[in-house]
This record gives sequence, structure tokens and C-alpha cells, in this order.
Amino acid sequence: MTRREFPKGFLWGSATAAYQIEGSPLADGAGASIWQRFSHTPGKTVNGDTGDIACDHYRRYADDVKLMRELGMQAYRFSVGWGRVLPDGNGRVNEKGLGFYDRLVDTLLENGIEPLCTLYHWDLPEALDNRGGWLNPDIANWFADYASVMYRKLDGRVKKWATLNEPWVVTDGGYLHGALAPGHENLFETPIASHHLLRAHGAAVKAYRAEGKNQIGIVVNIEPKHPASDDPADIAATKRADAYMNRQYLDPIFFGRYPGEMKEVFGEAWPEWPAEDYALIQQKIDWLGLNYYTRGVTKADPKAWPVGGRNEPPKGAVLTETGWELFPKGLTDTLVWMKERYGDLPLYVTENGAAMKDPPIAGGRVQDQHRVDYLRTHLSAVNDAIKAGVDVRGYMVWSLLDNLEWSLGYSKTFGIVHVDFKTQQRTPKDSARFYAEVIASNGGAA
Ligand code: LGS
Repeated sequence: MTRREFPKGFLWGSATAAYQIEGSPLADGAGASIWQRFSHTPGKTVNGDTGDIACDHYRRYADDVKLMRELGMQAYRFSVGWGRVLPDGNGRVNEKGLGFYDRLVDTLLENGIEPLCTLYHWDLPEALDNRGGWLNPDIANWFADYASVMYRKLDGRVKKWATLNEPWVVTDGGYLHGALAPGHENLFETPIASHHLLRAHGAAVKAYRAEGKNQIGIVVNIEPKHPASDDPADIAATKRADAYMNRQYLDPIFFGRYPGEMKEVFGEAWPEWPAEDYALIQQKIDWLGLNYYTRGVTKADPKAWPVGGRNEPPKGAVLTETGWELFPKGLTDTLVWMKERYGDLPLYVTENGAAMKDPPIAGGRVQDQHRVDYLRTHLSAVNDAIKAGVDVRGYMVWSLLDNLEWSLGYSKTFGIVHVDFKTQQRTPKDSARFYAEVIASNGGAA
């Protein structure tokens, strides 16, 4: 085993999101979210699974934090359910809902675990969706007001904030293909939702400069895009796919403009926006979060909208349970690309992990060697990026617990800790034990 050196102070942790783990979605006066409505709509999730109970983390958070400490976790990335704090999405604050995150953060700190707080991980209050949601330009102010409530309550105890999780997935899944809440399928709506997500991000960063004293950033999903062949049609489709997924959000934030390919991707559905919007979007951020799972291999296909290209993993590719190709080198390449394109700011891997078919619990163990291998190869890829001079400050495994994988329900397990959804019993898998060793040796055991 090669010893790998990670920088001193490198932050090791795990990540989750509110709707995927908390359960009790309407408890203590919370307002429903679009995921509450979507998951309760017949046919929208595998097996009709919902987040009604999930990992029951809303009630078991103290035990879950204790488990994190036992594994030696140094950080925990969680998200806030907007509707718990503001049941109507704006206006009235629900102190009981806010109190949950207040207690969670205190419990983390008492256990020596640094909280990283994501403000939006897909659970928009239904009340706001009823007013147009991400299609309503007012949402930038709604989001900044909600964010300010959180900053006032938690900034200082929380030192790393993220505005949005994966805006691309919010729009591609929620507004274009409809697989995620709110389940629209509308080419014209998609770039509008994207733009208002970016404006909301900008407004929340701006509000942070008035209210907060620490660091704020955004979390994006990036997949290096490779052409399926050297056919010029595949190469052109790859460029469009790259613009659509990888540059659509970061170019406006860092450069104040969308990639040129966006007009090609959306055609007549691509709108023009006023200059002041770009000024709002282009707020300076302190860090950038990368969620990395796989690469994309693009084959030109006019029927595959909006980019005219579909993903086609090469023959012989090894796929995870969700059908995603194992491609650890893409993590190195992505981190290097982020530095080269967007500058030398602190980067965090805010998600990385895999859904695998886990063997049943035997003798108190879950022998998920495949996930151990996944983590080992991906940590090695992070290490390569650090050696290449990229300022990677931390790594959060997705996920601490098996949880509700959105419309795929509980069928796909990403946790390093197994959850028995009948008894709520937690069992650390072999990957959790491995990760605990990695943390204890600051990456040496990887
Ligand atoms: O649970 C989600 C994880 C699981 O895989 C988490 O809430 C999200 O932030 C994040 O999107 N997650 C995730 N993404 C992997 C996307 C890979 C798409 C590959 C498609 C290839 C066909």
C-alpha cells in the first residue's frame, strides 16, 4: 500500500441532505416541500417511496452525530429544509424548525465535528412553488431572506456555507426531463429556472457579506465530457454537453456570462437577460464544492435534447448500480480543470460515492469491498490533484447513511453506514471502517 500525503488540516467528512434523511417532513409546524408533494404523487418514485420516515434523523440526530464521532469524522455537510424554517417560504419564521438545526449544529460542535451547511438541496417550499417557484424572478429575494435567517442564527458556529446544491440537476431533472420535483418537462422553462437559481445564489452571497463573517460558496456537479469517437458530430455534441452541464453555472458566476454554446443548446428557448443580472450573479465566492460521480461519454444523437447527444459508456466500462461508469481519473481532471478555468480558490469535494449492491449483514458486518475500492481509487485521484498543485481542502463522502435516493427511492444505497429501514438500526459497513482508518491516518490508509 502506498502512503498518500494529504495536507495538514485536510477536512474529512460525510454528506447528507435534509429530505433524504430527516423524515417527519411536516413535524413541528414545517411547511410541505415540492418533494413531499412529488413523492406522494403516484408513479413518481420507485415503489412509491417517500421521505415520510427516511432515516428518522430528525428524531435520531444525536445518535447519528455520536456515530460520526465514533468514525472519527471531522466534518459533516448537511442541508436545511427551507420549509421547516419558513413554512410559507418567506415571512413567518418557525422557531421550532429553526431550533432543529440550532441543536444539530451545537451537537456537532460538542463532538468536535465542523458543520458545512447547504441552504438549498432541492426541497423548495410548496408554497413558493405555487407562486411559480424557480420560474418567478422574486425567488432571488425569497432565497436571500431565508438565507439571512440562517446566517443570523448559525454564522460563526457554521463557518462554511453553500448556497445551492447542483443547480444543473435542479433544472435538468426538475424542469426539463421531469424525473425530479417539481416534475416539469419544458424546454422554455429550463433556462429561466437556471437563471433565477443563479440570481438567487448571487443574492444570497450578497446578503452573506452583510450578515456573515466566514466563507460562502456553491456546490456543482461536474462530469468531464469525452466524445464517443473522433467523428466531428460527436465532438460538437460533447462541447455542447460540457457547456450545458459543466460551464452553464460557473461561467456566469466567475465571468459574468453564459457559455456561447448555450444558444445552440436551447435554440429559440434561450432568453436574453439584463446586464444587472450578471452583476448580481458574479459575486465573489470563497470556495467551490465539487460533487463528482462519473464522466460522460457523448454520442451525437439529434433526438437526445437539449444537447443533441446521449451518454454512452464505452464497451467494457464498469458501472455502479445506478449505471454510472467508474472513472476515478475524471476526479483528478475535474479538480485540475476547475483551478485552470476558474482560478485558485479553495476547493472541496462535497460529494463522492457510489450505489452498490451490498451483501446482507452477516456477523454484524456489511462487506462492501466494492465501495472500499471506489473510495480508495477516488481518494487517490484527489491526492493526484493535490500533487498537481490544486488547493483541495477537504473530502465529504456521499453518503453517511443509506437514504432516499430521490425518485429512485430506497432501492439505491450510497451509505457507508447501512440503515435497516424497518428498525432504523445503523450498521457501519466495511467502507465506514476503512474510511475511519483513512481519517485517522490523514489519508495514509487510502
Ligand atoms: O443523493 C444524491 C447523490 C447520489 O448521486 C445527492 O442528493 C445529489 O446531490 C447528487 O446528485 N447525487 C448523485 N449524483 C450523481 C449524478 C451522476 C449522473 C450520471 C448520469 C450518467 C448517465
